[in-house]
This record gives sequence, C-alpha cells and structure tokens, in this order.
Amino acid sequence: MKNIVALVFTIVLLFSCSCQPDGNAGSTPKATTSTAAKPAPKMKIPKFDRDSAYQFIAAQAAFGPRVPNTPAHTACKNYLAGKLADFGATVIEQDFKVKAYTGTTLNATNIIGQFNPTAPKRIVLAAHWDSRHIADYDPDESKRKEPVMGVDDGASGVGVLLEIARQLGANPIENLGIDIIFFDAEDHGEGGEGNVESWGLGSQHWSRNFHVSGYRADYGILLDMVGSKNARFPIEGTSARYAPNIVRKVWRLAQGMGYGDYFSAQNVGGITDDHYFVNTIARIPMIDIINLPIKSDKDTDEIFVNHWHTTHDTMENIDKRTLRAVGQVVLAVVYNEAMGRLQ
Ligand code: AHN
Ligand code: ZN
Repeated sequence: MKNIVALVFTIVLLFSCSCQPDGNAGSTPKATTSTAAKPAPKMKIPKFDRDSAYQFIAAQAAFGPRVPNTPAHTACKNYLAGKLADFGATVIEQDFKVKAYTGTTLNATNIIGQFNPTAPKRIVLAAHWDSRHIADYDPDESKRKEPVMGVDDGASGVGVLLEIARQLGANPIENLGIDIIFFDAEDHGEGGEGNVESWGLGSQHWSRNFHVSGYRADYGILLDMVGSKNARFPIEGTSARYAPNIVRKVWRLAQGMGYGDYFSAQNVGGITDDHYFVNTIARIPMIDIINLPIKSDKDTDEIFVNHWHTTHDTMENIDKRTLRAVGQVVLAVVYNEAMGRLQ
C-alpha cells in the first residue's frame, strides 16, 4: 500500500513536469489572481545518459590510479576541472596540504563546480575523486601494497556527477544553486582499526574551510560506489542519524520511480565516509548513496563489495543500469526541488 501511494505520488510528479512544454504554446493562458504566489518554474527533468556517465568513468580509469602526489592525480584533476567548466560551472580548485597517517604530506585539491553561484537555496552533490594508495583487501597478499584503480570506489560517483553537470549545463535550472564537489584524499585512511579521522581528509578540510565564506547549503547527497552490477543502496546509519528527512525524500522518490530494487528500505549500520564529516563539522545534513550489498560470503564481516580496496576494482564491475538508476534519481531530486515539488 505504501508503495502504491509512493508510485502514484511520483507518477504525478514526473508527468506533471515532463508533458508541459516551456512557454505553454497552444494552451489557454491560465488566469492568475493577484494574491497568488509566484508560480514555480516549469522545467523538464532531463534524461540521464548512462553511456555518457560510463565514458566519464572510463576517462578517469584511463589515467590509472589517482593517488595524491602522482602525475595521474594531477592529470585527472585538470580533466575534472576542465569538464565542469565545459558544462558551464564556475570552478574553484581548493588546494590544500595535509598529513596522511603514513606521515606523507599529500598535495590535495577539492574541486568545486558551482551552478547558479548566487542562489541562496543550494544543494551539494559530492563524490571523492582520489583512489586508494593500497589494495589492502586484495585476495592476493602480494598485491596489497599496490594502489587501486578505484573505478567503483571513486570514479563511479564522479562519473555520475559529471553527467549531471552536463545536464545542468544543457538544461539550466532556476531558483536553486547546485555545488558539485569532488573531494580529494578520502581514501588515504588507515585500515583495520585505524583512526576514523585519517579518512575523508578532503571533506574535513572543506567542512572547516568553505570555498566561499559564510557558505550554507540546505543539504547534500554523497555518491560512493554507485557503479556495480546488482548494487544495493540501503539506508545507511550515518545518513539516517544526521539527515533523516533527506533520506526519506530521496528513497521515497527512488522507490516511486521504480528503483526500489536499488534503493532498498533496509536500515544498515553507519559508516565513516565524507558525509560523516560534512554532517558533524560543516553541520550540513548529507546522505550517502553507497552500495552495501547483502553478502553471501559469510566468512567476512566486511560490509563493502568484494572488489572494495582490491586490484579488481576495475571497469568490468561497472553496470550502466546502476549508473542510470542513481543518476536519474539524483536528477529527479534536483529538478523537482528547483520546481518546489519536494517537501
Ligand atoms: C572506512 O572504511 C573507515 N570508511 C569507508 C569509506 C570509504 C572508503 N568509501 C570508499 N572508500
Ligand atoms: Zn575506498
């Protein structure tokens, strides 16, 4: 019954905006009374192009592992900043130096692409763009000191957001600002029982040093590992704790759009990801859309996908249907929000 209500709700949402051409050509002008509020702008929700997102992921993978202090990392940074600029964003590269748990000082950069930079109502869309320095969960012990390709873990979220940036450039929104943030140095943390603060160094830096002073956003959506076949995005504990209303509206919309197999209503334990720092330091409510599959392999208590932090996190795991599910849901959130159609 709840599903039917959600489905009807979303069908109304989707069709009420996609059938209305801009300018209302051919329709009778509607009478408006002088007391009526300014009507919300009418916009079509663009179609998320999964092939385009896939290409953006392949382009990142082609640089090799994007580990801070390597040429591949610098080359990928320039690629990402260039793409955001091509799509019409105002781009800020927030450079910073930070000491990793290993003792190495990382030269890192958060990449921010602003759409409608002056709009007071804003949403953050984020993913991390660095890849992990070590494959410490590789099944082959001899490979555990190699860096990871970080295709699902990193590049997938960035690829989906680049496609969303492309759509924002081609289909401008009104009354809403979007900040796409590619956090650096998320994945240079200490494994095992290591310190939580050794992870998410870019999001910690940004949360203490916004790219514009006095910055505020209504809420944020983090994408992490959004590319795998049969991905499952349950309600993750840190999101549920700090941003329950955002979880509710995103999952309700996703389930109504027919993506309930991906956007599972299951609640799972909280994890430390970039959203933890944005929630606790910046105090901007941020959810994490992250693949936490049901593990059939009971020998491990690891909650992440099997290729997580291994040398097998490569393009082979990417399924375009998963990219589209996530991308279309996030686009629907953004455009419905801009039209004032989400509570
Ligand atoms: C920890 O393992 C502490 N956090 C997981 C966050 C993460 C790493 N996401 C992708 N890579
Ligand atoms: Zn990782």
